[in-house]
Amino acid sequence: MDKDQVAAILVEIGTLLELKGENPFKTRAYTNGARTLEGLTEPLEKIVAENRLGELKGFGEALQEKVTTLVTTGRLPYYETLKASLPPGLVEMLGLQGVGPKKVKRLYDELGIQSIEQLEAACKDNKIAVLDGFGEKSQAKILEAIAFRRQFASRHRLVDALVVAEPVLESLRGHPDVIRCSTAGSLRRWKEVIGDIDFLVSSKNPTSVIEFFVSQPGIHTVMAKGDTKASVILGDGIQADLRVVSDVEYPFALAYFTGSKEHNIVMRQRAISRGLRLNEYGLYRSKEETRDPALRVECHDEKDIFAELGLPYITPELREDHGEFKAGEADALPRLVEWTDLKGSLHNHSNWSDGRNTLEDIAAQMHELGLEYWAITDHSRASYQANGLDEARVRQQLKAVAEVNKSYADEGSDFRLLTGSEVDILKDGLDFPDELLAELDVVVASLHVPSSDEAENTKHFIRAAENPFVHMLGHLSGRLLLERDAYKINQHAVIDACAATGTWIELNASPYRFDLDWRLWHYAKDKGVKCVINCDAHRLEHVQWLRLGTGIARKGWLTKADVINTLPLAKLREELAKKRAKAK
Ligand code: DGT
Ligand code: CA
Ligand code: CA
Ligand code: ZN
Repeated sequence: MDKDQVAAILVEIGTLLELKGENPFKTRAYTNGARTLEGLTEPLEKIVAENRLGELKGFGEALQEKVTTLVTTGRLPYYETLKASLPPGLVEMLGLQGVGPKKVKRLYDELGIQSIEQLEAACKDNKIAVLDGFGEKSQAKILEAIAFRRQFASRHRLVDALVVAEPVLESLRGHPDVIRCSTAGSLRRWKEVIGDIDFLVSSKNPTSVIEFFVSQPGIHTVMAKGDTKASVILGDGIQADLRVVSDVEYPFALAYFTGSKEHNIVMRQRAISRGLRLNEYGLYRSKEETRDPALRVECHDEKDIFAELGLPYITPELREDHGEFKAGEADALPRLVEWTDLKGSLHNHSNWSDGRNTLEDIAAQMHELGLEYWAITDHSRASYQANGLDEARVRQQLKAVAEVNKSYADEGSDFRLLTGSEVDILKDGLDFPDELLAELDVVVASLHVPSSDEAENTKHFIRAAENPFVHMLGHLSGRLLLERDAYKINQHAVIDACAATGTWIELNASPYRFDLDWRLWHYAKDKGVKCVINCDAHRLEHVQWLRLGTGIARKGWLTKADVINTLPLAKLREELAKKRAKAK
C-alpha cells in the first residue's frame, strides 16, 4: 500500500472517530498524520522497513503501529472494525456541502438519520428546521446540497464531458506557461460513460497554470486547489481534475493517468520483470519504489515508454487490458478505423418521419461536408409515434429522393442520397413486405417494442437477420446510456445469426446509445460480421456523431476493412446487392 492510500485511510479513521464523538485531539492526530505522509519525499515502505516512523512529526506509538500494519499487510483490523460499527450512509452524508461530522452525529443520535435519502425525507417533513441549532435556513441549505450532489456525483455520457473538456483543453493549450497538455483518464480512453474529467499539463510554473484553470468560465465550484493539482465542479455538474507536472515527468504521468487501472497494473509488471520500476513520475532503473531522477530512463513521450517495455505504441482507446499486450507483443495490433475514413451514414431520419430536416437540406449539408452518400431510413408504419411511413408514403419518398439525386447528377456531382427504411421488427415478422424492401437501397431492421422474454426477442432478431432484404440490424441492445438497460436479448446468438446470413450490425453512433457495446465487437469481428457506423441522425448536427461512434469502433478494435461505410459508393452498392443476390 503506498503513502497516498495509507493517508486516505488515516483521514477516514479521523472522520469515523469524529462521528463517534471522540475527542478532537485524538481525531486530529490522524488527519495530521495523513498530511505528513502525503508530504513524504522518500518511499513509505523504506521508512517502515527501517523502523523510522517515530521520527515523523506527530507520529506516536498508536499511529506508528497502525501505519506499519497497513504498509506491511495491506489491511488494518482496527479500521475495519471501526468502519463496521457505523452505518455507511453517515460517511456519505459528510460528502454534502456544509454538513460536517458534528451535524451528522447529531442527526444520527437525535433523529436516527443514517443516509442521504433519510435526511432528504426529514428535511421535507420539516424535522430538521425544528432541531436546536439548525433552523429553516440550514434545512434549505441541506436540501440544496443534496440536489447538487445528485447532479454531480453521478456518471456522465462521454459527449457531455467532451463538450466541456475540449474548450478547457484548448484554452490550456494557449496558455504561455503550458508546455504540453492532454486529457487523460476514461475520457482519453473514449469510454461511453465517464466519472470525472482528467487534465494533465506540463509546466515550469504550476501555480500560474492552476490559477488559470480554476478561473475558467463555466466552473461552478473549486473543490480543491493545491500547488500541483486542482479539482473543480463544472457548471453542469461534472468534476474535473487537473495535475501539473514537469515536462520530464509528463509522458509517465500521461500514461499513468490515462489508465485504465487494469492496463497500468500490467505495465508496472512488465517494468518489474525487466528490473525496472514504473510509476506516475518515471520509469526507473531500480528494483524498488523510487523517485530518484538519477535513475530515470529517458522517455520523451508515451511511445518511448512502451518501447522500453517491449511494446509498440498502444492507442488510448485500447488500454483496457483486453488483449492489447498479447497483440502488441506479436506486433499484431490492428490499424484502427478513423472517422475521416467514413463516406456516409446508412441509418438516418428526415422530416418525413421524426427527423427535423428536409431531404434537400440533408443532402446539401452532407454533400458540403464531403461525404459521398447518406441513406434516408425513416421509420416504418408501426412506429406511429415517430410518424412512421406507410407503404404509399415510402413510394412517394422514393420519388422525392430520386429528384434530389437528379439535381446532384445534373451538377455533375457524385453525391447521392440512398433510399431506405428503418423497418420495425414485429412479433410476426417485419413491418413491410419483402416486395417493398426489395425496392429500397438500404434496409435497417430495428426492434422498438421489446418483449420481456429473452428468447422471444432473440428469435425476432434472428428472423430479421434471415430476411434476405435486411442489410443490417439497428441498435441491437436497445440500451439508452444512464437511462435504460439493454433489452433482454442474447446478443451473442444474434451476432452468430448475422455471421451465418451475411447481415451487418450497426454501431449506433448516437452518444446516448453506442450500441453494440464496444466490448462485443471483438466477438462480432472474429465471426466475420461487418460493422456500419451509423448516426441515426434526426438533425443535421448529428453528423458529428460519426466521430464519436468511430472512437467506440476503435475501442472495439475495428479497422477500416471491418466497417462497411468506409467504402466508396460504387463498392458500397456492390456490397448492398450481395445478400439479395445469394437469396435468389
Ligand atoms: P472514471 O473517472 O471513473 O471514468 O475513470 P478513470 O479511468 O478516468 O479513473 P480516475 O479518474 O479515477 O483516474 C484516472 C487514471 O489514473 C486511471 O484510469 C488510472 C490512474 N489511477 C488512478 N488511481 C489508480 C490506482 O489506484 N492504481 C493505478 N494503477 N492507477 C490508478
Ligand atoms: Ca476520470
Ligand atoms: Ca480523476
Ligand atoms: Zn433510427
